[in-house]
Amino acid sequence: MNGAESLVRTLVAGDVEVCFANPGTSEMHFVAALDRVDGIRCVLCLFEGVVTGAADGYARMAEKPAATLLHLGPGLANGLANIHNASRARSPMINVVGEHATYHLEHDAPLTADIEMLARQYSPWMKTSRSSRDVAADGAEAIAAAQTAPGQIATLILPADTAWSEGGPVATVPAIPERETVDEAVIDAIAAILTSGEKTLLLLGDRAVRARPLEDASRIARGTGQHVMAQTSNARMERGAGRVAVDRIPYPVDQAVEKLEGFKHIVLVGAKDPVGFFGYPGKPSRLAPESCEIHLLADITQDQADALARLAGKVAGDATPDLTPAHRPEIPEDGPLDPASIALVLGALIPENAIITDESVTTGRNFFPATAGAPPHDWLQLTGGAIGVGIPLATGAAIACPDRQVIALEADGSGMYTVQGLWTQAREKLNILNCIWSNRSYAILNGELANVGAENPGPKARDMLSLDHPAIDWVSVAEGLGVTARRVETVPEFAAAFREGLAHEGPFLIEVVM
Ligand SMILES: Cc1ncc(C[n+]2csc(CCOP(=O)(O)OP(=O)(O)O)c2C)c(N)n1
Repeated sequence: MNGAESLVRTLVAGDVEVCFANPGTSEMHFVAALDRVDGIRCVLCLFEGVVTGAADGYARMAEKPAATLLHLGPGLANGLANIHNASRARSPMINVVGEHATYHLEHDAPLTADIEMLARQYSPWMKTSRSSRDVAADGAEAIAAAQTAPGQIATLILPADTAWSEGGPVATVPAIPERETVDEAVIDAIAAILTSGEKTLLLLGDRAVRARPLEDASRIARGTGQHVMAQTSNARMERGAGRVAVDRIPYPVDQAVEKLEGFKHIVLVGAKDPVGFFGYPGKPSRLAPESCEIHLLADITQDQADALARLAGKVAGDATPDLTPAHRPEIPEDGPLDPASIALVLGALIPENAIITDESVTTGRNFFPATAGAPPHDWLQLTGGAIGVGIPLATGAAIACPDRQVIALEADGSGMYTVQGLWTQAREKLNILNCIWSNRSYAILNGELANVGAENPGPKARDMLSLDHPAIDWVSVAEGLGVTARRVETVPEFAAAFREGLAHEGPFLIEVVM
């Protein structure tokens, strides 16, 4: 058994079931070992941003890591933007990065790069295997590190000779530390704030936006007359009929500041002291009022659900959670496709137990109200602001949950970053309905021009934000990558195509011309 095979066997023993891969010469022994070892599904992706975004989507839904297989420094570099997003989503991920054979490195061959330097930014755990005998043990450590709270990126760099030389025994995964629980004194202190009569916000993120903790947060708010909100971007929110609907802090700074006005206290549960995505001239970076005190109930490494349950036990009394009644909006019979009418179609047609990946950017700002009463579903957002995660995220989520319908809500500009993911969807026959918001522009940046004070943009500036010459033919792109596709221009056409996409076996794409 060579080092590569000892690693693959260790991954399987450590319950790693999927590897998203874009291999090269230095990873050939890992690839070859896949045929000698059962128990790992290897998924080929045609760009490393798809590999890492898919691993993120997989982890968010499977609640355990996938492995990735990346080709030296450049392969890792191509995957970094979605590693950034995964790191902000606290997704566990094991990156296996091939490296030149140890004795070859000194010759500075073309693909040579400082892989550790590239990986370090996002990888709290990182190691270059020094010997083929160590590879299995290093892999086992990586599996544990990835799953250590809050969920981490672990990067194992594998020199080619450690893969092909004699390996050590299959290694068992070290114990993964339990999430820390919050001290009773902290719960008591927060209970006192909530019952002080001063206007207080429970601000939720991370694990606190799952169904159970949302119920406890809602009971706390009702029992104390206080307020609950979620942070702007969340890795995975459980929502829909019979669950608690929670408002998010809006993306635009002015709206966010207005929403937080009047709060004397903000209590963080898996969330951070809220800040704007960017600094803008004359606008604050922090969104809460200056006089507002920020308190921590539970951070992302701690057991947020347990903290909310215990807090509810102290202050919620017999308050019941504010559960959203089942409600489907009417689909308009005609009219243009715009963010509001699209939201109604989604609210009317999202099926039970769907997984929604949302990289809608401007089109999706207000999708929540119309979809709140749809049957229960998960909603996955862009967590790190690096666009190009949506199509891969949907791909990984569908591999994690083969029995669930995945719906990718995708802005056209963002979709083009990792459009190759459609090919993987087709190859793996994944039930993903991709909806592309074809507004043929980087619409958000039009607003940002004004926000940063770049007044009166000229034709060159406007040209940087327009995608309409040539217009991207998404139907051809999708069909070229093996995905059945339709173009729609009216609300009834969109609703009909959406129904068709849900009934379709395998991936489907709708270009929604706006
Ligand atoms: C990796 C990365 N590159 C560039 C950007 C800058 N950026 C933010 S939004 C955006 C365009 C978004 O356009 P689109 O996805 O079509 O959504 P729309 O604004 O039209 O709703 C760009 C280029 C980014 N956020 N991330």
